[in-house]
Amino acid sequence: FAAFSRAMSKSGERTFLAVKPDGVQRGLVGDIISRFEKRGYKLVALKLQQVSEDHLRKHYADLKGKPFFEGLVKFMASGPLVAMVWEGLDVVKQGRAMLGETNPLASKPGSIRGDYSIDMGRNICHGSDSVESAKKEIELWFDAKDLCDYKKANDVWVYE
Ligand code: IDP
Ligand code: MG
Repeated sequence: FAAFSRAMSKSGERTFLAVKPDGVQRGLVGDIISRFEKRGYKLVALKLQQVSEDHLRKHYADLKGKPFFEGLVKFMASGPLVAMVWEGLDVVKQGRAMLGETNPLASKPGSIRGDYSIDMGRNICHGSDSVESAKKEIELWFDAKDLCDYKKANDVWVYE
């Protein structure tokens, strides 16, 4: 039990990740989920959903005014995406590393974008860029009641 509590206290950080409509169309949902599962992170919430442009304008509020903003919002609203919350030690930063760079051409092989994408506007996935934006994004995308608070039996094998 002591080992369990130790594992829990280390691993409480959460991030918001999404498989964008291009990732859904290209059949990459399972692979992306699998990478986070295999790494040892815990899935806390998950939904397939087509969302409004209005919702996406809120999600991407920081990018308002960028030349690609309208196209990005329209693309993200064009089909279903998979919205998720993942939990674990350093998951915000590690999640970004697993995604790769914003520009797929600058993304290393082995990262999701580096393995599966080429163009900036079709880079497959989203991940929160800081603990603070993760908190905002999780609140925007999910009701508190939809975040599952549970223990994973294998946490003692993932965390020392
Ligand atoms: P991020 O997704 O890596 O956090 P952001 O700068 O937050 O990158 O931009 C959000 C999304 O907008 C990117 O994932 C990408 O799809 C798109 N985007 C960013 N910069 C450009 C650009 O210069 N041209 C086209 N699309 C862009
Ligand atoms: Mg971003």
